[in-house]
Order: sequence, then C-alpha cells, then structure tokens
Amino acid sequence: MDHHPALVALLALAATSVACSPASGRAEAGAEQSANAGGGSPPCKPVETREPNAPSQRPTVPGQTRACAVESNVAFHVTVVARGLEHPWAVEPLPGGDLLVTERPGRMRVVTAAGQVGQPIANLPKVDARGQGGLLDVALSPSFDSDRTIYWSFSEPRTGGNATSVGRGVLSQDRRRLDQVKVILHAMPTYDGDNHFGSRLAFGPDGKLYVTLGERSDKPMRPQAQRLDSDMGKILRINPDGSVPQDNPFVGQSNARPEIWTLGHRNVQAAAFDPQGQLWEVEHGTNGGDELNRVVKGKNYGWPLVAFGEEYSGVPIPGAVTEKEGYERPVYYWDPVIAPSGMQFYTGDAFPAWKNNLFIGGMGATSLVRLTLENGRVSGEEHLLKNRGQRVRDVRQGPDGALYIVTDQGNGELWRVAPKS
Ligand SMILES: [Ca+2]
Ligand SMILES: [Ca+2]
Repeated sequence: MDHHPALVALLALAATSVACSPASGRAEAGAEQSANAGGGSPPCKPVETREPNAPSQRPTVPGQTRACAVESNVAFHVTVVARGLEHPWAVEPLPGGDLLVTERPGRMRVVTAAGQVGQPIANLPKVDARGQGGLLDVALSPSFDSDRTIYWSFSEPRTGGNATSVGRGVLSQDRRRLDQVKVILHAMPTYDGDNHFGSRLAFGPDGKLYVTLGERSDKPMRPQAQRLDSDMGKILRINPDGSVPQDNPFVGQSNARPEIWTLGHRNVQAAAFDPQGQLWEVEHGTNGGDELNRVVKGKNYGWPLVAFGEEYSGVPIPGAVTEKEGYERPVYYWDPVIAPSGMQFYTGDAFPAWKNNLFIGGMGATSLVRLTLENGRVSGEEHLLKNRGQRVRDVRQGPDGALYIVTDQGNGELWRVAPKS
C-alpha cells in the first residue's frame, strides 16, 4: 500500500488519538478509507485494513464500520490462571473470586482464583456435543448469594435431532454437584444439525432471563429466523422459572411463540446489558457481516433478508439487501469478520480508562476487541491480546474488576487481565 509520507504521518497520528472521527456513511469501506473526507475532521485509520469481502457494500449510517483505531495506553498484566480446558465456552465469576467454567463437550467446573481446576460438577444433563454444539453458556441467578442457583444453555439431544435448551440447578455448598436440576426451556423446533445453537444467557435489570439463539445455519433452516412460530434465529425472554412474561411482544398473537423478544438473528453468541440497562448483542454474520446490535423489544434484525457480507462460498446472499424499511440496522458491522463470542460492558474500578467500554471476544480475530461508544455509536476500536494467537471465546468482569477470558482451543486457557502492579 503506497501512501504519501505526509498521509502516513497523519494516519499514525490519528491512530493514537481517541478523538478522531468515525467513518462516514459515504466513505469507502476499503483499506484506503479516509474517514469523512470533506467532513472537516482529520482522517483516521481503522484497525481493519484488509479488503472487505463485499467491497461494493457501503455503511447505511455514519460510523457503522471501520471506526478509528484507538489505543488503551493502559498497563495490564495477563495471568494464565488455568490451562488444559477442553474448548471452554463460558467463564462466569463467582462472588468470592473463584470462577465457573463450561467446557463444550459437557463439563462444568469451578476454577479457583488461584488456578486450581475442580472436578466436573455432577448432575448436568446430557449434551449433543457435535460440531458447534455442547455445553454452552452459564449465568448466575441475580440472587445467587441466597439461592445458589445457576442457569446454563446447551444443545440438547432430542427426538428429531437436537436444539438449544436452558437448564437450572442449585450449586451444592461443596460445589461438586447440582441439585433440583430442571430444564426450563426447550427451544423449538428440533433439527438434525450441528451448527448455530447460539447461545448466551443474560439477566436483565427487569429480572428476566434473555436467551440468544442461532438459526441452525443450513439454508433450509434460515427462513425460520423470520418466522414467529419458530425459536430459531431469535432472542427469547423468559421468567427465571421458564414461564413466559405476559408483556412479551408476541404474547397472544396466533402462531407466534410467546417467548420471542426479537427476531431476524443469524447466530448470537454474545449478549450483555450496558450500565444503563440496555441489552446489546453481537452476532455471527456471513462472510463480512458480523453485527453489533441494540436489542429492542419486538424488532426485526433482518436475517436472512437484510444483511451485510456474502456467502462463505463467495456468492451474494440470495435476495438480501443491506437495508430495508422495517428492519433494524446494525449499530456496527465487521467486514472481514471477527467471529464474535462473549461480551462485557466494563464497569469496574481496576481500569478507569476502560469504564463503559465494550469488550467482545474475537475468535477469528484471535483477540479481545475493545469498542468505545459515544451517543450509541461506535467511536473507536482496538484489538488487544492478539500476540497470544488464541481464539477468545468469552470475556467477563470479575468482582475484583479484572477481566476473565477463556480461549476456544482443545487445550483452552483461562486468563486474568489485571492492572500491572
Ligand atoms: Ca455467561
Ligand atoms: Ca441484522
């Protein structure tokens, strides 16, 4: 890439600043993008400089992709707390500083803050661990301190194949088993496949459990993301006992599953509430179409009718457009993709410079993606920990304000990211 020396200097300057301007809607989404050319603000350099997979597509709102690169200038230290975890999918900090970790083949363990890896916790129901399936997310009850209840999502073997389910159980005092185990949600329909199960679990400030799902990937299943008689490609909202809240948007509508909160998703493996109580999600798109969305009751997020990117085979997504009336635009998208999983809005005191930033696991990006947000838009992007070369599967904030990360490897690791002392 041949840049004029003055431009190179300007780009380098912009890359170190957090105050540069995001890409405008008119800007090229390419490597030589000079953000908001003619807009009066200095240009900036995005983190992503490769050619997009879908070079003819343009952002539909300003700043929707390739935000300015920002740098933390934060001194942190990464501790490998544990190794030898088999494709860990979720890390969930416990109140005392120890951590619950799931492994996709079907095991859940406590790992102590000091790194002692416990035996698999007994009484978990069977999982279908083929492909992307298995034991997926785990979340603590909002009143875990008093009820010791945990929730987990998994691909459940069922008649006709499998589907994502959510279980609930009480963690014994010695943390060796689950009691009162009950599967409180069976997403429908079942399907004989091994891709796109979702799923993350997030409790809202309303005390409800939000469950993110995928649309099972295969072309015959895709249209279900738009169908209200299917849970596939949806975000669901249920009560902690699995019943349906009566203020859900499709309650009482004929042929609609009442647990549906939003529709038109592809495969959502990251979801988190921001400090203001707003739910966000990051979903896997096709080649060049990973999305960050604000999740609003009853809205349609477009898949497979409205999407960025192209099929992984390199052909256009059949019949799809990048925007259409009645479908939510993503707040941000990545082309090429980061392959996102797990996210956390940072609210701790350990890293004051990161307050309110959004951290997202990047599996394809083999990094921890940090986004700065301003007025509901992405204002900056940084890829951290890339030098470690591991697929970041989940990121959570601990009670100590450190970030805890698990990596999606056969010999997966649990990391603690804390300020350098
Ligand atoms: Ca979780
Ligand atoms: Ca979408």
